[in-house]
Amino acid sequence: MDHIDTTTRTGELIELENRYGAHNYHPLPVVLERGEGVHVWDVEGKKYYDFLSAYSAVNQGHCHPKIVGAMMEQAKTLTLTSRAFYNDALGPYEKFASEYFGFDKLLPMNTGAEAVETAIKICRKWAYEVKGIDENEAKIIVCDNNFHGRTTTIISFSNDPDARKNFGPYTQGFIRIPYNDLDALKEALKEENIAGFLVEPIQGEAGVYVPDEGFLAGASALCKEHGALFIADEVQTGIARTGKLLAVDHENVKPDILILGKAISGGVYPVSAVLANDPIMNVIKPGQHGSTFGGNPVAAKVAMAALEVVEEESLAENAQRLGEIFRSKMNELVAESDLVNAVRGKGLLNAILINDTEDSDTAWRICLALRDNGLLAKPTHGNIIRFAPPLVMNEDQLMDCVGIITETIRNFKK
Ligand code: IF1
Repeated sequence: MDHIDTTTRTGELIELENRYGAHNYHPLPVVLERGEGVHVWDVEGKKYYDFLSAYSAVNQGHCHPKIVGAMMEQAKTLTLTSRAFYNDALGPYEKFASEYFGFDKLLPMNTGAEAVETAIKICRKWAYEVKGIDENEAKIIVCDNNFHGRTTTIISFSNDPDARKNFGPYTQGFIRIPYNDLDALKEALKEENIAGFLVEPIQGEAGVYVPDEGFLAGASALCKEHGALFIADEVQTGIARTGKLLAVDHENVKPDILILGKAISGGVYPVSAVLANDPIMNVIKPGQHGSTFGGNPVAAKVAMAALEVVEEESLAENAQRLGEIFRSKMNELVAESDLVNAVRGKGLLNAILINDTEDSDTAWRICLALRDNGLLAKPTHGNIIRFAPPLVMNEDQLMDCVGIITETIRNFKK
């Protein structure tokens, strides 16, 4: 555990979390109290660039006035009806979002993991009731090093020991194949009872693994050929993060089931969603799935405002343009520094690979130095640092951040 100076406000607050909070995270030692746009401030009044965006939930920037305004307006009017009754916000939101992403219907949930679980349930039910697979025999193909959330079913198909160990017994019905491997997918699809293929268009937690050009289109075509559903988990890559509205848009792929979360609300409120066309979504009948808060009026208004901001402020185009500048600047750093081996990513979802082993603390110590220099980021592994600023960043701010990263790496002593 890091040394904590409890005479400071920072130390006091960290100590509170250590004493009274479950230790399910090891945050970077900085305590934030305010956010606005691309900046956050800590309790000592220090200002930082946020280069993580709450794992791509704050794409629209911290406390976007339009989104916060929509939340406050609705919160003063009607926060929650449950789905026992209709309300005047859900239908308009479902129409808006279904048309926004080009699907017949939307099933509203709250967290990304709930949306992934919902997609798994829909896929299985479709397999039994439409495709005709024998009950309890459906299998869903997933990828090595996947990250789809933390529920027991989702970690059942994880190969990350930290996510999985001692949480058994595990949910069955999943086949794992290597990521970015169409031959492996083709083989797996030949197996009996395949219901679908669940995949991240870019693997975020695994270290921002961008698959080969053509992987998503090839996977979608193979699924179609074998009558399996192509399920895209765009919780982290969606909502303009990778330079298009959805990461699958880079290859003009339309998933059979689309999973959204995080920035669908701009980080203002927990909102997630599953979208599909009627032949798939209509397998769900009343009483077969739901959630107390799923699709509540505040979530509905917040999500509509957050999606409008993406369009009004051309966030996808900005992410595309600034991402190219960022990666070219990071490649200059790769060329000059033996501490940085590579940069990879798409749009403003990027990562640098540090020249050390996965179990080293080098990336952590670099993130501590970045913090001291006014930029917040966090390693995904001992040797990979993810860089994902809010998509509202302008070029001057990006170049400022490039300067901070470059100076920090240049002056870093391993
Ligand atoms: C943590 C990771 C990122 C996700 C994808 C579903 C979910 C996530 C592709 C579940 C959530 C979050 C979870 C958070 C940290 C963060 C994360 F490091 F865990 F893996 F972003 F890469 N699909 N990712 O990335 O959504 O239930 O969290 O709303 O658990 O530490 P959620």
